[in-house]
Amino acid sequence: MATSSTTTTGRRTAYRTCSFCEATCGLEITLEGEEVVAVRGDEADVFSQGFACAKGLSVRELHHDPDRLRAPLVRQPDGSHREVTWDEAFAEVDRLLGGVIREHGPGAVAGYVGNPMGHTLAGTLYLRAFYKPLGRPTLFTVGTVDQHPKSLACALLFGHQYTVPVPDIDRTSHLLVIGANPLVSNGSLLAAPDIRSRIQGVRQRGGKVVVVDPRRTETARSADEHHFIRPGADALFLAALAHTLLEEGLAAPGRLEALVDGLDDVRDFVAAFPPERVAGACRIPAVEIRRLARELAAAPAAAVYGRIGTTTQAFGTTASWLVEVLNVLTGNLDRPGGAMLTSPAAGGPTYQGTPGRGRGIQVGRWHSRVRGAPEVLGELPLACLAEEIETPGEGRIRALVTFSGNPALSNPDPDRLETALRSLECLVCVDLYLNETTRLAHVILPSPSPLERAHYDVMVYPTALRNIANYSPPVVPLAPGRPDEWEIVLRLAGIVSGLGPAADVAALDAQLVRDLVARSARSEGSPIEGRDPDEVIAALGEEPGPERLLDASLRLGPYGDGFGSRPGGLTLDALRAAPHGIDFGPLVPRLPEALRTPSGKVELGHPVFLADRERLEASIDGLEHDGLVLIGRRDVRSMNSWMHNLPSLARGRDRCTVVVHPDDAVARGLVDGGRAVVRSEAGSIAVGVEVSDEVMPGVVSVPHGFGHGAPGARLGVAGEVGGANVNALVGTGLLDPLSGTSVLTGFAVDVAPA
Ligand SMILES: Nc1nc2c(c(=O)[nH]1)N[C@H]1C(S)=C(S)[C@@H](COP(=O)(O)OP(=O)(O)OC[C@H]3O[C@@H](n4cnc5c(=O)[nH]c(N)nc54)[C@H](O)[C@@H]3O)O[C@H]1N2
Ligand SMILES: Nc1nc2c(c(=O)[nH]1)N[C@H]1C(S)=C(S)[C@@H](COP(=O)(O)OP(=O)(O)OC[C@H]3O[C@@H](n4cnc5c(=O)[nH]c(N)nc54)[C@H](O)[C@@H]3O)O[C@H]1N2
Ligand code: SF4
Ligand SMILES: [Mo]
Repeated sequence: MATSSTTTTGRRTAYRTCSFCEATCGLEITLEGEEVVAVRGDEADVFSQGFACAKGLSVRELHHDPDRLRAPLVRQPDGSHREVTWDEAFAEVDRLLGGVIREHGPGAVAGYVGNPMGHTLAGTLYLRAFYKPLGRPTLFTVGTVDQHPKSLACALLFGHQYTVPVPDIDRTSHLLVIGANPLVSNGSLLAAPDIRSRIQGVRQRGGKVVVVDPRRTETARSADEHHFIRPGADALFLAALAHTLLEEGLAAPGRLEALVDGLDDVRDFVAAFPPERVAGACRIPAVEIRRLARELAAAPAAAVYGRIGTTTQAFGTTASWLVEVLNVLTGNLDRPGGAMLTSPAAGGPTYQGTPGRGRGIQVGRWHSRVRGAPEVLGELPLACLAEEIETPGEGRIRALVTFSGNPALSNPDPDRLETALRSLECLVCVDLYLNETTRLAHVILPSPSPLERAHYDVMVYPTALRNIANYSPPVVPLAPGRPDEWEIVLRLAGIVSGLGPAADVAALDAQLVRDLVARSARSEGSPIEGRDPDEVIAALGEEPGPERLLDASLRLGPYGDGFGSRPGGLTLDALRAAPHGIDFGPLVPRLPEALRTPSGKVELGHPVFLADRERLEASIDGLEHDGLVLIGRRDVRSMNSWMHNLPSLARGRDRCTVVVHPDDAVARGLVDGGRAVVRSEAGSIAVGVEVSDEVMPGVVSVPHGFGHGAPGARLGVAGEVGGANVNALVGTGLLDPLSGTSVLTGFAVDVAPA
């Protein structure tokens, strides 16, 4: 095993996949004893080949951050927090959380899953153990301030929310990026390390890159063409592209014609959106829309890629659907250089059940108690969280467990949410820091540092540009007596199951293994189809923990050894012996076998999409009007709200500014370097002003994730960063009604000198 090596100087090198964003870069970490002395990109990493960004390189600062929590904290009557032992902490959780369940039932408990645990083994393999005993859990995730519309569109189209087409950037000759800034975000629902080089590669091969964004972003500046678009007009723009393809006889689905259902319905839908009708709303001339459609159709291979700018808006689901409509109409879905599905090593939904057919999904199986919002993909909108806590009556949320979330900064209407969180009978936070949210918690259970736990990005590889598998063992051991994150989750699962604070974690873990293996044994085409689960489980060994679950997933996955049915196939041991990862090659066509829809087709004409036509038509007038609207902004040295405590990421000029177009600045008396108050219907914030024509006229941009310095938090560095919380401008009333996702972009604001 070559996962780390020690030299005579006492230095050793370890390799680890970065877990901070979706790019999955390999890091080479140099240690002296348990001290990290250097971090750099791992040149031998099969996927990232040496690339790493400032955030990945700052893992040393995170690991050694004195503010990072190492012991559990319990809130005292005066609101301050006191360190306790782990047993004391879980006893307190049992008293409070168990108390709520005993008095009000499991329906009074809700969960909130934030972004980072979507990348951890605990989050991806163990959280279901926490939810299961709650029955029909009241589940909130950051999906509904992020990708939920795309998840819903994919679930309706392909049968599962994680079946997401990936733009095959490395082989495409035409890339249309809409509402994403991968040069800064490093890709989302698209794992592609060093995406800058990959996008440059499209152009070097003679291809074309087009960016459609209300801001001339870093990605836009590296593209062949950039078009400003009025925020929120994306569905209109995409429908007009589809309209042009169909009207001008350019649609050429090819082999997809036999694989999709509803092409005629699509034709009817987009008939209402000729470019000439929507150009004013989009602020893109009709001739340009037509030209873009023709170029998309003419490219030998093209991919349309839409991300958060197209999802956190009123037509998020419809826009996400139309992205795939274009990929189908141009014949690019499921072909090299187009938009492709992955074959992830750890398996996943496209390897469960019957190949090519499934139950599909239903929305609205239940509704939120207060405003009657439909459940979508098992979740309720985050915009409902505060009201569900505040409103008395049967089913009121009285306890909340957050898993790696900072809703106080990341969610709409933070003031109201804070009041609601304070009123809970029990708030438990699994987190790394005492921050804006966790300072309100009754109990904080600190997760290990990323370097103290094993890693494999179960969630991200299914949207990777290549079929990659990379496992990282812990770089440094956990302090004795400290639970790993998966053990924390299982102890919480034990508490909500009524097993008390000292439940048998190994037994709960074994149950998860059994569930996984038994499910696979029932799946048609599984390598263990029809086999006795016990015999398979015995082959996995006794050692509890995520490695065993991961080993099972890998062995049951498309490259796995199938527990004997495919000798020489992938196992976790094979990954352990490959510290720089294994590359199973570029994406390969997967239709129709990856589908899990009732029809066995790509359900392009699903009624949920078609029913949105009138609403979309009605939006045209509103979008034609003037007035300022707000968009967000990310930057390379931020990760949502939570990495500002690392000095190398926090230093430098104020980044939490409002960027205003020069014309708008003049009209409002705003000057570069001055200060302004940004006001919406929901609230107001004061920030510095940057005047720049990188935003289109009528659009102002403020980043999210700022507004640190709350009393009671322990963020010595971030507290000095300042900035304001842009979500104070976001109300809880504006949603994409199909998915329940908050409208974070394109709503009206006013900006005035402070
Ligand atoms: N206005 C506006 N709001 C937005 C967005 C936007 O673009 N504009 N973006 C939205 C998006 S896309 C997202 S994903 C959400 C993010 O929303 P959240 O997930 O709620 O917020 P984060 O800032 O990611 O906070 C992550 C938390 O996890 C903790 N943490 C970090 N690593 C770990 C770990 O390994 N284990 C555990 N247990 N905890 C950990 C951090 O300390 C922090 O408290 O914000 C959303 N909010
Ligand atoms: N450095 C860094 N990387 C990150 C994060 C981070 O906070 N910092 N967050 C991570 C997370 S959780 C996520 S979900 C991903 C998100 O990854 P991306 O989707 O790439 O996120 P953004 O960089 O916010 O890009 C969204 C783009 O949409 C544009 N936009 C806004 N409104 C509209 C609109 O109505 N229409 C169109 N067409 N465009 C619009 C914005 O100007 C912006 O350029 O990034 C991840 N990576
Ligand atoms: S791009 Fe993402 S995965 Fe790569 S080093 Fe930066 S934060 Fe880590
Ligand atoms: Mo996100």
